[in-house]
Amino acid sequence: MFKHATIAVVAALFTVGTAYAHATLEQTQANPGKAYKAVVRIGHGCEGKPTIKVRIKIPEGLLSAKPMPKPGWNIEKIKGSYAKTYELWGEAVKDGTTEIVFSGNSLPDDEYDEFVFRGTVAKELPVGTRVYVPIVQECTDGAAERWIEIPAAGKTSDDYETPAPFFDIVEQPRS
Ligand SMILES: [Cu+2]
Repeated sequence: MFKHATIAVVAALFTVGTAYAHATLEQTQANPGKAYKAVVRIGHGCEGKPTIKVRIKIPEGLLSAKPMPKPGWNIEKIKGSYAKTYELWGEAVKDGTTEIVFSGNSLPDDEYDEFVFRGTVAKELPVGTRVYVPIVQECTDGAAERWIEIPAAGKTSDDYETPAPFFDIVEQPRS
C-alpha cells in the first residue's frame, strides 16, 4: 500500500523504525529457556477501517503460550502439535497453544492498542535464530491486514510490505 511505501521512505531517510506503522513486537530479543512476553502493537486499522479481530500464530519453539486477558476482548486459544518435541522443566512437550485470537471488540484506525501473551522459549532454539510471529488483523467490511511475510534467503523484512513481526534469540546476559 502506498501509505506503507511512504513510511518506508521516511524511515530510510531518518533511520527511525516503522514501529508504529505496522503490527510489531515491543520486545525484540529473547533468551533460550526463558520466558518471553510478547506485546503485539497494532498501530492502525485496515485502510482506515477499525480492527475487530487479531489472530496471532504462535511460533514454533515458543512453549506453553498463554494470552493475557484483555478487558472487552474475547480470547480463543487454538491448540495443536508442535513440529518437534521439546524438553521443558524436565518434561517432554509436543503440543500447546499454537494460535491466539482476540475478537469481540473494535479498535478504531486512529487508536493504538497492545495484545499480550507470554511463553517459554525452548532451550533448544539456537542463539541467532530469528523467530517470526505472523499476525492477521481483521477489520470491518471483510478487510484485513496480513503481517505474515517471512523473508526469503538474502532478503530482510524491510524488503516486504507486510512483514511478520519477529524477535531474535540472543545469549543470556551474564549475571
Ligand atoms: Cu502499517
